[in-house]
Amino acid sequence: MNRKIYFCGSIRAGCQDRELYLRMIEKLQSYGQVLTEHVFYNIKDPSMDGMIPNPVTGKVKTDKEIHDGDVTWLDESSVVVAEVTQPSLGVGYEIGRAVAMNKKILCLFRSADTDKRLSAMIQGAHNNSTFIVKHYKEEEFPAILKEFFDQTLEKMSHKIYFCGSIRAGSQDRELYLRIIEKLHTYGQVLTENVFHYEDPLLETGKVRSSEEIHENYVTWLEECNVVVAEVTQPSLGVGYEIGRAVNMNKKILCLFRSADTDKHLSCMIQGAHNDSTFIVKQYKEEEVPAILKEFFDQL
Ligand code: 6IA
Repeated sequence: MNRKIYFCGSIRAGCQDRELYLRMIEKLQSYGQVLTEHVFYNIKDPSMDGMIPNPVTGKVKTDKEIHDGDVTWLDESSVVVAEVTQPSLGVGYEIGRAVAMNKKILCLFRSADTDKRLSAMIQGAHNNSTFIVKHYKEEEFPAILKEFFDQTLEKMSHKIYFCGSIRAGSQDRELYLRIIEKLHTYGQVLTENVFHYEDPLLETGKVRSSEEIHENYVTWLEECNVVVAEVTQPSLGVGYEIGRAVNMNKKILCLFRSADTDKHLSCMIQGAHNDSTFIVKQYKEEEVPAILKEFFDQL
């Protein structure tokens, strides 16, 4: 399972719920990889935070390194689960950042175990879809998780065919990988492996014939329900895939970085825009999360 989950719980604000967090993390592992798990395994009381050396490098992380590393994980994750009974600045900050990154969020509050009231900024963000707040008892946690992930799965179960230039020039490969990472929020990216290889001809260690590659990719095109194409670097292959996808009635999103190129987008692509099944967006990279959210919300 390649779903990445970001679990948040109080640390410097008080680690008294650590054992509970560990039990929750264990349950969460059936739904994906919990990126922050080692933090809660290793830290036993708040005074240890920022004092524990990395076992490999022997170095203690600075607060800036902890912050920047966590924000990277947050960005990589598709789901955030936060235990919010013990109020924590760090957890509040993570939830705020996660909302801005369009993550799917589950906040869990043990109202029966505390005389505290949950912050209105968390309780009031509940919208019954992307931001869920649950008042719970620990024994209810497995059922809450199941319901949450069943709904999330439904929304995130798209089969996505991502296209980007390879033989016509792979200078945008790193950008493609960042877009693919964002696409994981919405489903499985069938074509992603080819973009992980600097030399795509060496995918899986063996050189495949053009015929094999063509057959394999057309099968994926048939299987997918959504095609996302980065079309800034003109590519015959990408044009071919988009053309085939139109005939297969797929939903198509084409992304063109007009500000980064002096090229003009082919009128065969620009002219196919119809505001529903074929969307062409002129974009800057920082707009990708919002564009994807709008596109997938309308499917
Ligand atoms: O304000 P708080 O300290 O309560 O914030 C807690 C939140 O900040 C948690 O959800 C964590 O994701 C994050 N956080 C706080 N301290 C650390 C940390 N310390 N490492 C990673 N995330 C942290 C070093 C731990 C050590 C075992 C290497």
